[in-house]
Parts: sequence; C-alpha cells; structure tokens
Amino acid sequence: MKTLSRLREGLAKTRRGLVGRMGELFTGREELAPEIFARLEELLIEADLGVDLSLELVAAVRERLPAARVAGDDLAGVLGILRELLAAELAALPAPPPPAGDLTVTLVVGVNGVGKTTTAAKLARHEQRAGRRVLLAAADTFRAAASEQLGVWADRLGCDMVRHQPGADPAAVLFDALQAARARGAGAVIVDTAGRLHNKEHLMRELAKLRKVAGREVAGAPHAVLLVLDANTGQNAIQQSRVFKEATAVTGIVLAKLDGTARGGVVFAIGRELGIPVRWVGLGEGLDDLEPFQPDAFVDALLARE
Ligand SMILES: Nc1nc2c(ncn2[C@@H]2O[C@H](COP(=O)(O)OP(=O)(O)OP(=O)(O)O)[C@@H](O)[C@H]2O)c(=O)[nH]1
Ligand SMILES: [Mg+2]
Repeated sequence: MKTLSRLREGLAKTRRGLVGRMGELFTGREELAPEIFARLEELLIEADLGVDLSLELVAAVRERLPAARVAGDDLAGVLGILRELLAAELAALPAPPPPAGDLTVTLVVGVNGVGKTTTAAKLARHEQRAGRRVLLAAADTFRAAASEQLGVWADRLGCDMVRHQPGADPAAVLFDALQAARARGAGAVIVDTAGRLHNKEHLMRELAKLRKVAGREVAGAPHAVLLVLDANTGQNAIQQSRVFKEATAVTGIVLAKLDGTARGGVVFAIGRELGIPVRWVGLGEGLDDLEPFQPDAFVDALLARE
C-alpha cells in the first residue's frame, strides 16, 4: 500500500495533466464529437507517451468507447481502455533477469546530472534491505567532487566504498572494488560512473573497459547496466537512451525525478521505441526514494481518478 501511494504521489503531476484534463473532456457529454478525440491525442502526447503510441491509443478509444459508454461519465470507459492497452504495452517488455550468483555487479550509467550517484546510493539501500552486504565503487573519476559525493552516501549507508584519485582509470577502481567485495564477502557492487564523457567513442571505450574488467573478475558481470534518465527531459531521454544503447548493452532504465514532472508517460515511449524496460523509478532525493518499477502498479497510479 505504501508503495502504491508513494508512486501515486510521484505521478501526481503527470496524472493531473492527463486524467484531470480527460475528466473535463469525457464527463457530461451527450455526444462524442471528433474534437474530443483530437484533444485526447494532445493530452497523451503532452504526457510524453510518444506520437505513435498516442495515435494508437486514440484510435482504440474511438473504436471501443461507443460500446462502453456510461451516461454522463465516459471517463470510466476511456480509462478502462487505456489501462488495458498500456498494461499490455509494458507486459511486452523483457522481465527482470533471475538473480545472479554470490556477487552481482551493477553499472550505473547516464549523462550529466540525471541522478546517477543518488541512484547508486539508493540501489545500495535496496541491497542492504534485502540483507546483502554492498560496496560502492566510485568509478566517476572525471570530477574531483564525484567520489566525495558518493562517500557521503556511503557514510550514511554505513557501507564500504572504493575510490581512487580524481583522473584515475575507472576500470582500475572497478578492479579494486571487485577484489575488496570478494575479500569482505559483499553480495553486491554498485558502480557509479561519469556522466561527462567527451563523445560517443570515448563513452563506448570506457564502458567496454568496465565491462571487460567486470566480466574477467566475476562470472556473468556486469549483471545489470542501468541507464539513469531524468524524467523531466521527456523525449530527450529517448535520444540519450539511443546513444547509450549503441554504446553498450543497457539492461534497464532508472527513471529518476519522476516526482515533479508531468512527463511520466515517457516510460511507455522508452519501452516502445527502444525495447528497454524501466526497472526502477526515482521519486525524490532521499535514500528511500527509489521504487522497483511494477508495470501494473504504475499504470494504476498513472490512470487513477483523483
Ligand atoms: N526530485 C528528485 N531529485 C533527484 C532524484 N534523483 C536525483 N535527484 C537530484 O538530482 C541532482 C543530481 O543528482 P546526482 O545523483 O548528483 O546526478 P549524477 O548523474 O550523478 O550527476 P553527475 O555525476 O554530475 O553527472 C541532485 O540534486 C539529486 O538530489 C529523484 O528521483 N527526484
Ligand atoms: Mg554523479
């Protein structure tokens, strides 16, 4: 119940833009004029569901709503149709992989300022909650303050962290982190990486090197490569995902800063256009503000009537 309400809270802006305004459109209507559907299309696109999906949803509502009408309250019918189609949309994406062996390695990647470091700390918290000893690897050596920021989180979490000097090779940090994790019996290593990389080739090289070191030291590693996206950037997030998907095998998305944006529909656009499932959603700046992404709960929270 708590999860649902946090998510509902986080999606409040998106829901207000969508369901709130759909309520104005679909209540107290005698007839379903074409303008109503044109407006619905606008609302879906504004919530960043993507043009293709928005058009498909409107076509389905147009076709099915006449048979599902309730006098004076078409919103219920519309929400029912959207709920079904959006849930199916997310169900088509790959399910989370089964848990790995004794030591799981997760790379946290993404462009500047999207929330990587905060997400790494939040993920560490989840590992601790699951009863696993966790170690943070400060592989963002690009910026002097980066490992300090991660260090503050590590102190707060009471977990180990491995860091090197600024400018050090991120792959060397990872190597040491994996050795330390083994020595200390950690069950998870979460790797914070740099957002400021010069270009795609540089990014590809860096990530390839991290993958190589991880795979050499731990079977099957990295077990997850999580791309952090800032939900506020809407369709820009799709562009970033494309670049990262070309650069490395991204296994899932963390959609950060979902709180305070009206663009939560981007979850669907990401799934549709890139085939990458959202695994986590960030709902605030605190350690506990990260929730596993649950498709049905997300659709319910997005389309709930206030
Ligand atoms: N509201 C909100 N703020 C968030 C969330 N996740 C991160 N932030 C904030 O976003 C800002 C940037 O977060 P960082 O974790 O430093 O981002 P980063 O990607 O590591 O940044 P660089 O290392 O500079 O590339 C901070 O002020 C965070 O508190 C979230 O889910 N919700
Ligand atoms: Mg950072």
